[in-house]
Amino acid sequence: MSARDQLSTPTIRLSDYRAPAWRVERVELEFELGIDVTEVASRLLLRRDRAQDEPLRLDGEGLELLSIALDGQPLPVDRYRQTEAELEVDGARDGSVLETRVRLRPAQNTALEGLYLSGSRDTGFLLTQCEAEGFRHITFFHDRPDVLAQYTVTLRADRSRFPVLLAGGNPDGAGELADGRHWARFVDPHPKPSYLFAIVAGRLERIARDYRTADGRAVKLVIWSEAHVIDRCEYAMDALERSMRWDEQAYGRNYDLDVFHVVATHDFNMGAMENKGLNVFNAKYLLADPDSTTDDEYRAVEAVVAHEYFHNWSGNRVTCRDWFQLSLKEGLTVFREQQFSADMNSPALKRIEDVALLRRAQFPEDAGPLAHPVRPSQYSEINNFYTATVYEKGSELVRMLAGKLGPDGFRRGMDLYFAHNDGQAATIEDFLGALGEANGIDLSPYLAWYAQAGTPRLRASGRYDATRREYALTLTQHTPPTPGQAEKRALPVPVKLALFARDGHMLPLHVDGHPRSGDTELVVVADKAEQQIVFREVDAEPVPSLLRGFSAPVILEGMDAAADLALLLRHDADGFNRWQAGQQLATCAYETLRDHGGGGAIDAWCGALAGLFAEDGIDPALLAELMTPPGEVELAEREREADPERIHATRQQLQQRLAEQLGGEAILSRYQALARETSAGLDATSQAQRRLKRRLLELLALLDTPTAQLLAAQQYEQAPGMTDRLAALAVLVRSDAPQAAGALAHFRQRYADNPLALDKWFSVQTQRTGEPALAIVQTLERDAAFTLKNPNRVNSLYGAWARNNPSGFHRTDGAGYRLLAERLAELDALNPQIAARLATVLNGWRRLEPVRRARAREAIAALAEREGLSRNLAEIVRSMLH
Ligand code: 0A1
Ligand code: ZN
Repeated sequence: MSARDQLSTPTIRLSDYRAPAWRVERVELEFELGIDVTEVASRLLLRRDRAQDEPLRLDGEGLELLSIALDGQPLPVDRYRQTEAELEVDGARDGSVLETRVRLRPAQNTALEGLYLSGSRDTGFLLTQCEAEGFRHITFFHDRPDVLAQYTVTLRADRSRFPVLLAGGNPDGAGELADGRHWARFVDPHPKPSYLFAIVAGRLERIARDYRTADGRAVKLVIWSEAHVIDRCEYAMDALERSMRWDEQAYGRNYDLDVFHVVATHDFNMGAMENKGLNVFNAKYLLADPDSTTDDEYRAVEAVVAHEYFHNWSGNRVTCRDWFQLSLKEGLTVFREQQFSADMNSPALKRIEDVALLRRAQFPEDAGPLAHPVRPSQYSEINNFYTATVYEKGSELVRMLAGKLGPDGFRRGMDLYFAHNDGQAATIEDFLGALGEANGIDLSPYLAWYAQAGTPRLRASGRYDATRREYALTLTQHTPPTPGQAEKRALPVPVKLALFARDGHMLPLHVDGHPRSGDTELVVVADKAEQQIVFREVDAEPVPSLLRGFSAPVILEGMDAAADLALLLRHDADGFNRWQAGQQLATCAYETLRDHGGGGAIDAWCGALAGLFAEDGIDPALLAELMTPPGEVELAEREREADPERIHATRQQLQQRLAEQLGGEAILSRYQALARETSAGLDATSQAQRRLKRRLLELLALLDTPTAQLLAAQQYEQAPGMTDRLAALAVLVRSDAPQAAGALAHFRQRYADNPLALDKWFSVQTQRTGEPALAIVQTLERDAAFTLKNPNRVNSLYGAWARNNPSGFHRTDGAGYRLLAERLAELDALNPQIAARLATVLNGWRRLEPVRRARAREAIAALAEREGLSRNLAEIVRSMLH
């Protein structure tokens, strides 16, 4: 950790934004690469804003300055000052050229920010990570996204140790040097901010493909990885090609360089990074083969490849003015990826997965001490703001805007946005402005969504008047206070709705003032604390279906009559809406079971699902999702004093009731039929069948454990791929099967050389519920393959345990919290970003029941008081305590 990380740093505020006093027009970098020592020579052509009178100050951290010259003259020591975070230089003018040379130590960089070593000293490779503020760890620069420069990068290194030399931009020559060294140069014609800079150097293998863009450019697509896994990159290459075609067709966006490089690394803090022309991927989101990759992971690879590629326009060609605008690129790019994935796969399932993720990850964030707006107004450490709120809620905001404009209007708006802001650093106002301008609509009311934290609660109630044949729907909205935002205003909430007749058909809608009378679906924008919509010509009391497609990121309350929800679950033609009704009904069922031990909602849920289970024609993947109640984290969100053990037990009982209703025989025979019919392929049908097969095995384990364990052991042995193998292993572990130990030992050995598969071996074991989980985690952290230095491994152990196994992590004795806090402190000394992100698992501590709450608080407070915490971790733990 650098000295600066330990300093308490000031709060950065959006309201303090000033345009840069200095800019860099061109930058030339020369790297003398080495694992222990790398030297970086930089030449900056500077431009000064004549309206401002600031001295030249450049960001730079942990840089050993070897030489400095201004306009060709070496600078004497009294003409510049280097602090821990900055370099100030006297005498610079508009047009000056500043030259510096610095020394870096990549092998010592465990924070994985700036230039670092991935893998071992002997076989690993060097790479960079610059978003958000890593470039300042490489050279002195205006390390802020509104300074866009043209880069020329020359790399020099020993040829046998670093045969491959890559940087962003187009190749511009390469050759031999004396002493077995060689060089390569890259020129990027597109001005870019420093966070998009990247280099890679080492021994890597490649696969390549020729691509021609719709506007005629010949592009070489190249994916790089360690040699022994290069044949696992084909799927990502296909996904890349699909993404490029899709962006041409859906948004008219073409790629704009002659080469596009993608590199896989096992040592990465995030999922992947969109560096211009040189994307870097966490191997987890790039490598795929049936033997070690699950169906869900295949879809994640496709999604992340697409996400990074789409950034080339939404992020790179149009970038962010400052880091407060992060959602401008991230929310928009997540939305574009969601559209793409929906087009490539099942739209209903994609929407289900995305909404489930929002509810599991973003709603708790919005309801806890770390709540922040999609556009935060202040931060201390920007790396803490790569959150579900900025990404996932940000995407929901774009979706609302897109919904308001319709497909053609949104496309028109996006075209204008790209045209107006190409090559520039933009704001969220620029985005809404362009969308609105292209459609003659004022979208500024939606800006409030970007500024207000917290999830609005939308309460609905309906009244039917038989004599007037009218149905009145009342919508009230309310957003609970969040830290620093006590007062909330009403937001424009688009509510897509339909009314169903009791026989399950949709009614034509007649609302005064609504232009398309007779449609069966319409969108009402609820933008006041309370409003009413009156539907006319309604012959009998209808069943309303609200927030269809999840038309706004709100929590819907009311309207939870079990019979109505069961009707929607059975009859709605739209898979997503059906799922949504099912989730609401399952929640009611869960709560009746918890509070009364039984009741109508349980029968309604189980009965509706039994009906669907018996039907032919429903997509097996959708059926599997319908048969899954909301997760434990989501259920805990609804409680003021959550007891994770009790939540787990009640949810299990609810699923058991479902299993009983379906019947052991029926489950078994459906499982066996699926086992016979399912091919090993990646096609949608086989994936869907595997998904249902897994769900049936899980349900059977609650009904007839020995039989389910036998089947799981068999499935483990005969599995043609990782999806079935891991599903079986999970059932064995979670049900504490006698066969579990053997299967785990087999898995461990079989995948000893495959870190991504081994991560699954760690995480699956953390899923043992209740009391035994802690000891399992303690054993796993002593395993020879465990290391705090690898983010994926850390997340596969502590992350999986604390996030996905509430009953195993939240112990009444507080031992889970203490272990985690201890590891967070150790991890913080190595990698502050990963420590800070892992710490957010404690975000919901205040809503635990009193005993656990007190234990959690003690552990967090003790951590907060430790000396020398990084700025990253300090910001998270201190905010959690406030
Ligand atoms: N822009 C990337 C996310 C990212 C952010 C920070 C990183 O380093 C700490 C790495 C990647 C994306 O959205 O994919
Ligand atoms: Zn992104």
